[in-house]
Amino acid sequence: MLKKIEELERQAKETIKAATDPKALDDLKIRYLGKRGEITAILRSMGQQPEDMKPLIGQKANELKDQLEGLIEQKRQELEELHRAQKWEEEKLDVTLPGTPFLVGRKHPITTVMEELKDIFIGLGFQVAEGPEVEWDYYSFEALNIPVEHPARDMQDSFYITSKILLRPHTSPVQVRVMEEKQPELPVRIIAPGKVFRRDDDATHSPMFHQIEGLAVDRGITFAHLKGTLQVFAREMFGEQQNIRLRPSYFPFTEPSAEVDISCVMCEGEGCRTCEHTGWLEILGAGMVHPNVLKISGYDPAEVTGFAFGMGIERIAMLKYGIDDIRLFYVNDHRMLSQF
Ligand code: 2NL
Repeated sequence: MLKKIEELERQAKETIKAATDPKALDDLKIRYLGKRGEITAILRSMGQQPEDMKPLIGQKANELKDQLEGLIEQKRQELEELHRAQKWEEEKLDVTLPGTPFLVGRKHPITTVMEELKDIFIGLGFQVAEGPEVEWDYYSFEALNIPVEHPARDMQDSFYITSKILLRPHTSPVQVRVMEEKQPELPVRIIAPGKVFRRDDDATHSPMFHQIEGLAVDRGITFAHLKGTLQVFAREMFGEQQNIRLRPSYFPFTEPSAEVDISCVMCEGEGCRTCEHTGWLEILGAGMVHPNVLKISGYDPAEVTGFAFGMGIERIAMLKYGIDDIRLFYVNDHRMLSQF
């Protein structure tokens, strides 16, 4: 029996030493020290041992039991330590390595121009108004005196959600909503900046672009107020030397209406490709608010008048920065955007 204990000891120590994971140690513990374990079996068999050998066998078996328990626990700690060290090695972070530089964002040129425009008109006493980008046809067309057969109302020209709801094709609906809400209060002096949507797509037209419109309604507003406002705007935006030129035009929502030009920013009026050799650049449309538009929003056109204007932000930004393709604003190319 003592031989058997010695043999067990040799074998057990060897397998404990060879164990590579905690599960193997659990199995070993069961195999030698568990209820049906080999050492447990020896301790249970003491009754059958020769009387004179009992003390020695008992002592040896108990010693071995304590020894193996200790060795298994020791091995378990060693394995845990090894595991921790391996994990540490895998996840090791070298804080002295150079970092990955990240690009700092900047304002989009459209945002910059939009903010400049807002600042100019806020300085002239206008307040900023906002409204939905998905709009009723009523606010987009009817309230603006745009007749049913007008091409802008066509599915071909606007993005319709339903037969009565569409993506706003201009920011005028915002101004109609403000008039409707404020009437009969005076004065109305607002600008409406924001995104607008039209079914157009080429080098100078994008299906989504930005507009800013202005509206002033009060007793005694004249065309002179419109011209003076636009003159100040042109000088603040494009320089003190700027003059504006008004040409007769037509919009359903203004009467009379005008196209407004500034002298060409590229050639200063000399004539070049940008201004098609005219020396002038068209930058906005404007006019006196049509009496029907005032009436439908609750103002009495016999008592009050108003002026309105509208311009495309992309066009202003293209002229200001010398960009010849509107699509460059939307490709999100850092090489292009970081120049402004
Ligand atoms: C253009 C021309 C224009 C307006 C917009 C307007 C708004 C109301 C009443 C009357 Cl609520 N008019 N807006 C007037 C004239 C021209 O825009 O070429 N925009 C890009």
